[in-house]
Parts: sequence; C-alpha cells; structure tokens
Amino acid sequence: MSTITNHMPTAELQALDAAHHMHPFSANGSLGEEGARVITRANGVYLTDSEGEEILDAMAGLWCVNIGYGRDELAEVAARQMRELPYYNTFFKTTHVPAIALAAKIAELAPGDLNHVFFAAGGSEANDTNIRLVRTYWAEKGQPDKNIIISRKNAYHGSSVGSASLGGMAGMHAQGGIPIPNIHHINQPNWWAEGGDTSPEEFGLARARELEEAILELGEDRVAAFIAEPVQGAGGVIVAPDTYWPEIQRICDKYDILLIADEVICGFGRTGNWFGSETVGIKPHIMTIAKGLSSGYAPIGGSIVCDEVAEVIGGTEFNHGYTYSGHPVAAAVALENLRILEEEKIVEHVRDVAAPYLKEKWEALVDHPLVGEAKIVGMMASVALTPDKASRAKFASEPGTIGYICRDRCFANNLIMRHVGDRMIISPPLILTPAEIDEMFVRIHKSLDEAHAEIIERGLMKSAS
Ligand code: PXG
Repeated sequence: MSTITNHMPTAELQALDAAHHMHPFSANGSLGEEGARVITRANGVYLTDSEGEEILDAMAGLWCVNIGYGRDELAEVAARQMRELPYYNTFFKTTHVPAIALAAKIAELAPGDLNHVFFAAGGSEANDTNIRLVRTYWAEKGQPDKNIIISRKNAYHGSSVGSASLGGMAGMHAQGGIPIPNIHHINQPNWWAEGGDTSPEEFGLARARELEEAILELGEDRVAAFIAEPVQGAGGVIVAPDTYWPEIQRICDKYDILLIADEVICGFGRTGNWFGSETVGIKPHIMTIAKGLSSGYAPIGGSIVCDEVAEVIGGTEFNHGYTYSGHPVAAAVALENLRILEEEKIVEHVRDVAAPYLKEKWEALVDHPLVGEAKIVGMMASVALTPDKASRAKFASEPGTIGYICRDRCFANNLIMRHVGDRMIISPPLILTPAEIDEMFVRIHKSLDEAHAEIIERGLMKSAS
C-alpha cells in the first residue's frame, strides 16, 4: 500500500477509514457511508481539516487539550525521552525518573494528603484501579463485605467493563453484560430536567440524601465508596445546586464511606482551580485523573490516593498494574504540560480572565428563544434547549433530535460545540483569549439562530405533553 498522508483526497481517506477503522461511540455502518471528518493539523484553539477548513475547537478535543494545540515543548520532551528511555516498567522493584518526578509533582499540586499516585493509561483504567483499590482497602481492614460502590445515573467514568459499570449511562449498560455486581446507582442532581416543582436548593439536598437512603438500605457495613464527577461532564455539563456537595460530604463522613472524585474532566484547571473538588468544596480520599494531566498530548491517567488508603494498601501486595503504568514518555510529556500550566499561570488565566468573560457571555444565552438554562463552571458550560422556558418543557421529538440539529449547524459553521441529548455543551482549551471567545460567540449565535429557524420550519418547536 502506498503511504497514506494528509495530502490524499478526502474521499480516499474516508473510504480507507470506512473500510478498516472502527470508531468509538459510532454506528460505523452509517458513518462509513457519510464519511468521517478528517482532521489534519491543529494550532492554538483551531483545528484544520482535509478540506482546509479552520474549525474553532470549543471541546478541546475530548475535554483534554487544556493548553491548546501545537506546543513544541511537549514534542521536544517526548522526542528526548524516547531517545533516552522510551519504555521501562514500574513493576518488579523498578522505577524511572519521569514516573518519580510526575508522581511527586502531582502530590504537590493535589490538595490535602492526596500524596500517592497509581498510574494508568487513561481515565477508564484509573477507575478500574479505583474499584480494586477501595475493595482491597476494606478487605485489608477486615471488612471484605464493605464492597459496594455507589455512583450516579448519567455519570461517565469510562468504557472498560469496570468503569462503564461505575458509569450510569443506560445505553452503555444495555450492551455487553454490565454493570458488574455490587455497583449501585442513585439519581443525578439535574434540576432542570428532573427538579419538578422543587427549588434548586431543595432538589440538591433531596438528591444528596438519596446517598444516605441508599447507604441505610444497603447497610453501612456494605458500602465501600461513593464516586462522582464534581461537575458531570459527558452527561451534559450538569452543575449540582449549591446545597448538594456539602450534604454529600457530610454523609460520606458520617457513614465512613470513601469518596472518589472523578477529576478526569474537572482536574488541572478546567473549573478555575487545580481540581474540581476544590471548586465544589469536597475532600476526596481518591481522585481519578487523565485528560488534562497531559493536555491530551500523551495517553496517561491515574489515581491520586490519600495517605490513609495508601498506607493500608501498602500493607499487602496489590495485584494490579498496567504495562503502561507511568509510561516514561507519557509521564515526561505530562510533567512538561504541568510546567506550562504553572509557569504560564493558566489556572489563574481561567479564574481571573477567561472564565469570568465566558460566563458573562454564556449566561446571556438564556435570552435566545431556544435556550432555557445556561450553566457554567470555569471553562465547562451547557445550555438546555427548550420549546418553552417557563415550564422547562422538553421537546415532543425524540430526545436528542433538537440537539443534533443544533450540533450540525455548529459543525457547518466551523465550531465544535457538542450536544448531549437536547443540551449543548462546550469545554474549550483553557488558553482561550477574550478575542477568541468573541469569535466563538459569533459562531454560537449564528448556529443557534439557524437551528431555531430550521426547528420552526420543520414544525419541531413543540413541547412534549
Ligand atoms: N471519567 C470521566 C469523568 C470522563 O469524562 C473517563 C473517566 C474515561 O477516561 P478515558 O481516558 O478512559 O476515556 C472520562 C472520559 C464524551 C466523552 O463524549 C467523554 C469522555 C470520553 C469519551 C467521550 O463527552 N470522558
């Protein structure tokens, strides 16, 4: 076969892709007929596709390219590390400098006594590690039956068998024989969709108390841990009411339940602090990290573990690990990414410049006729689309139909803004400047207006009864 390059015609690349490449979360048959968009390069907050279009990436890849595309420093560090030590494992009483340095740096950045890191190649693996960590922890403490993990519906914790079981995505649970045993799901704090006549504050408390009810029902001596994203990402950027997290913390403390914060999206600056747990005011025993740890430049994730859990686990041989745990090239790249985040004060840029400016503009989207609520924390945001704001009505069409129309308008206007059902979401690179935010809003308004017109024209601006 001749060499496949960026310069081949799009149709040829698409045909080869359709013939051989199975895409995640896609119906590959129809995708193959339609042809996937081919991305060829990227710089800053812009992608370029094989047709030469410049696309503003308001999703930072998949919520991960926090420092933006095209940073040569990371390429140089990777090349240097590949020449010096491309691979060695961290099993069998060995270690290497990139893993040592990265673990120490993460321990320095993480709050409280979260001082120990178990590395993985991404968030799914790290959450699988967490399942085994918390169950082993309680077993070592003489409570092997304290092994149920409580999670939330509509949560996303990954795609491996364990992490997808933790997740609460109904569509995922419908395939492949999951969840695994002893995972229990409670409702999510999504006031817009599920709050009924209660106030957001009452609803937040009620949803948090579902954790307490579940613990009492299952038995305090059976529940090992509660896992949650500080802000639910893939579920549609669902921001809990203010009353929710303090109550969750109280319940975990009262019943001696380990709290796992899945920081895969929220970590490393996305919410305006280093970790989303700091933004929502919780003190987890374990954090899951990935994505922004390397800004997506290399596949790496892990579990940050507190002193007490690490000490108990350290008392036994933990029979768990991945070939690529602490991979030297990925670790070196992540370390360089953290250096850039710190030295260029990117978390401060989010907190003081980008997020306040984005918030002002984002919240004003509620004035658009399609938009019901606009939620934002740092640099992750969502709007709920509705045919009737006052009653928080859902559309009569199949859920996701309206979001899909809107998403397609965004893509046609060279803006990557995603839909989750009938919510639209963004999670742009953290380095976004006010001028780029202005440009993004030109495209957002155009796309929303066009979507609105299309929805009216197709007779879809109707509430579900
Ligand atoms: N936890 C959270 C909170 C995530 O968002 C994972 C774990 C799994 O990480 P890995 O690295 O194994 O993918 C994620 C990943 C989407 C989408 O459509 C979101 C993710 C992955 C794929 C798609 O929003 N998040």
